[in-house]
Amino acid sequence: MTDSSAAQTTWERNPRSVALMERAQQRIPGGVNSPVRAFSSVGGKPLFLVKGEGCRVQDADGHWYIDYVGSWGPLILGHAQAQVNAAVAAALTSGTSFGACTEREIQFAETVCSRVPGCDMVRMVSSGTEACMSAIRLARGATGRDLIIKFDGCYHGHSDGLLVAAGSGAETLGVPDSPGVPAAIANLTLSLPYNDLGAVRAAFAAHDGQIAAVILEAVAGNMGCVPPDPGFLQGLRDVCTADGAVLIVDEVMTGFRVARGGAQERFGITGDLVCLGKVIGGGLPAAAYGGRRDLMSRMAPTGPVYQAGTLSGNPLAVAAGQTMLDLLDADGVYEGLERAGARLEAGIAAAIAKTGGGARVQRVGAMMGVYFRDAPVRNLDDARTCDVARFGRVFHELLARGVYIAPSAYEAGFIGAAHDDAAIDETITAWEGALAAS
Ligand code: KE4
Repeated sequence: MTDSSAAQTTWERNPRSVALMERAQQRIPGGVNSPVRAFSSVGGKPLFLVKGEGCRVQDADGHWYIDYVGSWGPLILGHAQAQVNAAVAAALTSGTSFGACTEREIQFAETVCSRVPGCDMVRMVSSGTEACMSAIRLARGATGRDLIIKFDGCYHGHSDGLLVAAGSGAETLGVPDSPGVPAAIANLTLSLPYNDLGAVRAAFAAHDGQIAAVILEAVAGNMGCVPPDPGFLQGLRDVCTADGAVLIVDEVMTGFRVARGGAQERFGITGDLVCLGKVIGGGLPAAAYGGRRDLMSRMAPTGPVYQAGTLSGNPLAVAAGQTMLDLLDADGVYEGLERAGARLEAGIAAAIAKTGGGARVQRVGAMMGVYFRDAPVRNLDDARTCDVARFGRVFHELLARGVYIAPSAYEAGFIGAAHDDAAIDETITAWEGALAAS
């Protein structure tokens, strides 16, 4: 992609980030520890960040931005949140890790199970990838079946069987089916169009009794922000129940974000297993999978399905996560997130109308996406018709106006409790200028 003049401007404003990237590329593939950070699809070179405060981040050249990435979702209460920081600092005085049982982990499991529908038991891991990989293994172990169904553009981490038609960075970089995944593994994954219940029913009919699980994002946040059509989730629930397949709801992104009990609470659906991450670690490496007791009891050491992790339930991550969940339980938090999201959505929609249209906002609670097309986006094929080049130009125009959104058209934006009215109004003004300039 030839970099736009807007991208050039970003480089000119950020000589230190550019220099750091030159150095990083010598020792880190692409200079990044996760591909989507590379700004590949928006042109230009990535910003190096040095500090976060509330809803804002500062880059290596001293510029401040209102941040809608929020570390890709975890920082729903903002950067350097005082109580989260204090909880981690206090835990730190007792050490960083034991690799042994701690009481904190029991309290954390009790908290998660008390909020997440259908979650009788939960096992902590260190990443969303591990959570989804483990849930899939459990579903296969419990059913004795091998096939899984996922949806095009949904991303469930980078385990081999799930890097099939994957969204997020894989879609961004054009490798939704990554090299290195053996065909024998990839062929066990059927990837279908999101929101297409007919395709799901046909797949079950064609593979009767062979499908171990259906895994999905209840709001597809790895191709922007695609809500489930009315009836889609319930249809999946019914098909899985009838066939004996396990319904795995991947709430790594939506968990504790789109409602106190996640998307399952918001949409009134209960999976057999649920995957969690991001928010539950408060910015530290923590994730989890959980669900029905009869399924979770099959995990070692109580059952034969194996999964393990050196740092699973790490005391610092649990301290951060527990504090986050406690703070999210305060009265009015989710009403505030909904109000902020609605304000931002309305403001950007008005800016789109004012600057000639050609774009749309799709939002669920405190996550949203802006697509450069007029018609609704219901699946990956729709998302792929968007004007990605214009997205790239708007991305850099927003940076120039002090707003930092995800550097990819196939990612969601995240609103947090630290985004006050002033920050949102500043963002709306920036969007109007960026749209007009692009
Ligand atoms: P991690 O392994 O990155 O912790 O989680 C994987 C994962 C699983 N499920 C969902 C719904 C997810 O969104 C993710 C990870 N999300 C991406 C951003 N869309 C992480 C950012 C990155 O890859 O750097």
